[in-house]
Amino acid sequence: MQYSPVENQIIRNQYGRLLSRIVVDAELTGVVAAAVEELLRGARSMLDVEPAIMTEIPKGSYLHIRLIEDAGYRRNEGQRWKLERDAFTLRQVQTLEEDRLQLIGGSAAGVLYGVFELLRFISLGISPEGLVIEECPSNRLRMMNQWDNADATIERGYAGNSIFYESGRIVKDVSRVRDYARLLSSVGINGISINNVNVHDIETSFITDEFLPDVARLADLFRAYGITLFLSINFAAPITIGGLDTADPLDDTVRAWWGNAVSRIYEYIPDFGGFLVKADSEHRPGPYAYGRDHADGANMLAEALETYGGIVIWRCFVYDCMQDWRDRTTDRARAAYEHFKPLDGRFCDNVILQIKNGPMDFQVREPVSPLFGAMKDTNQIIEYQITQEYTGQQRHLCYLIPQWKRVLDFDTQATGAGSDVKRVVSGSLFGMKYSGIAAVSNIGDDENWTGHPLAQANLYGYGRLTWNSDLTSEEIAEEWTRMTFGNDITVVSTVLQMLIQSWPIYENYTSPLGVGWMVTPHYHYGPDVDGYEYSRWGTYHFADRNGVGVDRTKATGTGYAAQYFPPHAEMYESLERCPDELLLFFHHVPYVHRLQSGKTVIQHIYDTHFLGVEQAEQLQQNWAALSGLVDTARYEQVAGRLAEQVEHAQYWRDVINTYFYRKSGIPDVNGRTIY
Ligand code: BDP
Repeated sequence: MQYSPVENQIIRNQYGRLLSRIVVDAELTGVVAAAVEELLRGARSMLDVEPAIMTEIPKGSYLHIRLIEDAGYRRNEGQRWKLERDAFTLRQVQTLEEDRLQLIGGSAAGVLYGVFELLRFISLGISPEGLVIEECPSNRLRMMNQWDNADATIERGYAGNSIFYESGRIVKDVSRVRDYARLLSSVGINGISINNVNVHDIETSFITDEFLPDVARLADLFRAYGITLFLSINFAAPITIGGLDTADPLDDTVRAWWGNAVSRIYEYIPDFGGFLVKADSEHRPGPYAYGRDHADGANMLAEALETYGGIVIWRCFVYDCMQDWRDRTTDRARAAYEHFKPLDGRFCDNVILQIKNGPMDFQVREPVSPLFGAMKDTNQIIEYQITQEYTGQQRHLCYLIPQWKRVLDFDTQATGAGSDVKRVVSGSLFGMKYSGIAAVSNIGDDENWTGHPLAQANLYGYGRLTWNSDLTSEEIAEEWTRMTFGNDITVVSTVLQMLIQSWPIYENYTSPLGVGWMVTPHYHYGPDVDGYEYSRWGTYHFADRNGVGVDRTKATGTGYAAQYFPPHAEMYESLERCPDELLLFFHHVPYVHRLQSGKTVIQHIYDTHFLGVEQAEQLQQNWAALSGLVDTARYEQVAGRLAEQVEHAQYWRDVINTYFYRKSGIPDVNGRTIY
């Protein structure tokens, strides 16, 4: 959204002509007004034109913006397709009398998304000649989850403090929040929950008269960009702030209390989205305390919200965080499925389950959560983590879109071939009423938003992928790079390559073969192989002198592998067929076990860790070659982060290799130094 001046004269003239006059066939208020304002900003900055806004159709060149709620057009042969809420079309119409670019939105938000697409095309230098674009988002709910606390800290935030809060209150100066709303809507995000899922005392009061006027200010601001506001709530709020002695979801006084709380919220925010809930998880209160289940808890809130069109987004990140590592009968990986699968069909229509992409917790490599596809009668959305908690905390470069795409493209086989996760979460596989994608944000009040300037690609890419799940990681990376650093071919190809390689590089020098963890407890930055090994979090690798890995097979292990549909269940169960990259997630093997790659496990560990460091050094060199081609400030920032990454990758390499050398006693076949 820098809207840098367009250098290509032809493109500049073409768009300059078309945008010098803009006819708006819609009321210039709310989202349409925000869209037009954004268009003017972009046109002035990129094309150096001052568009005239008109209501009458002129002669010659112009841009025609229309809002047609029941617009329809042919999508495929013989098939009529109505413009959905957020959809838009963008096409050039040329006749002898006129040269018109026509943008039709199926709603005001559709107009806004169309405007952003147009601005993207201008800055990417895509010609308007013969343009025919028909865009409809893959997912209906495209959510951002802030893990921001009222004291301005951010749980797992790596880019400064919160832009939403200061000293226990919502900020007065909302200019940064407005820019954030612009950023989010530019990539199609349409929902935001503005406080941490771990709701502390202050945020518990967000749903009271004390805070609601301020919350409403933020809702107004986001509304102008087509973004609906949600709040994370504390399940024990009836006790904490309501003075009741129970939060039992089946208790009438509790239900009445929530009913009142909800009606008060809607007085302030008539289009309030609803609640995001972390319950019975990591010491958060929930229905289990009263002998009730998650359906009881979620449905109670859903009934309170239903009259107003609100929804409950209930998280499935539920497991026993007090388990004993010696107890091999429990397995944290199994937990979400075991808690929620039996409840399929019991949730109200306005409840959505939010499921983390993997069964554990945003590790660099995990299998796909087996819950996707397993609940045919329950609305569900996937949860990703943009903030790089376990993937280098925005000090290391780790472009996560390829990881997320692998999950979306995973064929669950729930109804046979073609049951991809992206069809589960788009709602098309089972015909869900609500569905979509959510992710934990990676921004803070750092000037560059994300700490590491290249980490912005994850925020951008998340939105784009959520809008269109079929875009490739490369397409997204290239768009972002061009709009961020300009169209210089060396810069574009270098940054693109760095982004695309970064996730495998990070994986190479951190925990191997899908086993995960091995990080400093609590902070989750830096290696500590046994940091979580003997604690109660269910996060083990079981390394001893003979071997490493978690046996999650049905035959001899925890049985997790059996939660998948065939043929995945059999594939993961099989030592021979389990993919190498997940081997230690599913199997405990001797160090000399041979991978499908032909290498032994121990040699794979050594090789990838040496390689990962070399690759990190290569990233640094690639960037160094861009000196003078990228502005100094950003050049220096990225160079600083990459230097830290190299140093830190060496540390990871040495800790991991030394650990496994000492455990196994097996030397590196290539004779490299291991301490
Ligand atoms: C883990 C984080 C923790 C979150 C939790 C969650 O370490 O801070 O509260 O997930 O998702 O990744 O609720």
